[in-house]
Amino acid sequence: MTNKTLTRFLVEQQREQNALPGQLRLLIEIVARACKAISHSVNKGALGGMLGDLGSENVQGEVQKKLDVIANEILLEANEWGGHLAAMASEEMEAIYPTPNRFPRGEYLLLFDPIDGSSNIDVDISVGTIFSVLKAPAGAESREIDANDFMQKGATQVAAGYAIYGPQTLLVLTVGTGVYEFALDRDMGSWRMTQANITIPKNYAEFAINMSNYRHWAPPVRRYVDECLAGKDGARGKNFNMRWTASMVADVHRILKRGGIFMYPWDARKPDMPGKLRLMYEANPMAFLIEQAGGAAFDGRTRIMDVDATALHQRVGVVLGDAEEVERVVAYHREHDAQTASA
Ligand code: AHM
Ligand code: MG
Repeated sequence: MTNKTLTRFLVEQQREQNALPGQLRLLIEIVARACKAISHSVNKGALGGMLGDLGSENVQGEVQKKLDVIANEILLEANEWGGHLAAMASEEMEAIYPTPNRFPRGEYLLLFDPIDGSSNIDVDISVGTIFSVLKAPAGAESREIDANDFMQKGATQVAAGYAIYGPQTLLVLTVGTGVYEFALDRDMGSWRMTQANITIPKNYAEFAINMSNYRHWAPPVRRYVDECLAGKDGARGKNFNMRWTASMVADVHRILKRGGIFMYPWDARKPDMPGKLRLMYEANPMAFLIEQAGGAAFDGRTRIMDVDATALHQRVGVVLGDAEEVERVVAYHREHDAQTASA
């Protein structure tokens, strides 16, 4: 544990690594401040009237929790005035939110899932906020920003991270120079670095997938999980452990700290949908972090950060974590495709 604050880390990144333009530094500080406010609301829970459904649905037809909307508002209000953003997009809003004309417009685009894992809010299991930062395309400053400006591959992200509201509130961040973790020091009101240059520990035999969907999975996913379940007696020759929190932030955080693989693959419940998770607000930022920590992130066949972005609320299959395990799942897809093509 170091004593370095987030502010000092960001100044050093700006000064020494040349990795951080001033506007991006401000953006990250403001997102971190917003996450502090969200953490406060999450902690209030029932005492602050924070729990429960709002009685409305979001753009994807999912029930909105009160906290989904509160956290969305906190992020919008915190970020609209700083002059660092051209626009924002959120899992909870149908359309993009351009910086209002009364404020200066900046170079960046901010995308977020205000509360990820929101089905867990009411049962006091960790939830989080996920964010991704893109640069607005060249020339966009002289015209209206629109949703097409967000249609960039994940590989163009300039920063990504999440806050996790668990036993501690943590902020995990990358600006493309490794992955850093900060803990919210409530006494000081500041973020303190708790781990630098996180790399995914190797050879931890743990997988995370919603097993109740087993019968709907594609054969390569079943093959991988069957082999994990067979343990020492099967093809892998070792025992595996399984965890599923239904909060992607919590599952990804565990993988960053302890290793293993996370999957939310395509399944036959909604065959026309590539997956459940959202490319822009969930898969891309997590893929950036996981790759920066030495892992890999694929949709089963394609590197997530190379998937073409075609819609704001696009879904994608997700297989991420330990690079060797992910490569195995990708190889099973490749073998399956080859067999199907030659049949
Ligand atoms: P949300 O953003 O609406 O909370 O949905 C995303 C969450 C992920 O955090 C998690 O991995 C997944 O949905 C859990 O889905 P399921 O309930 O199908 O297991
Ligand atoms: Mg989510």
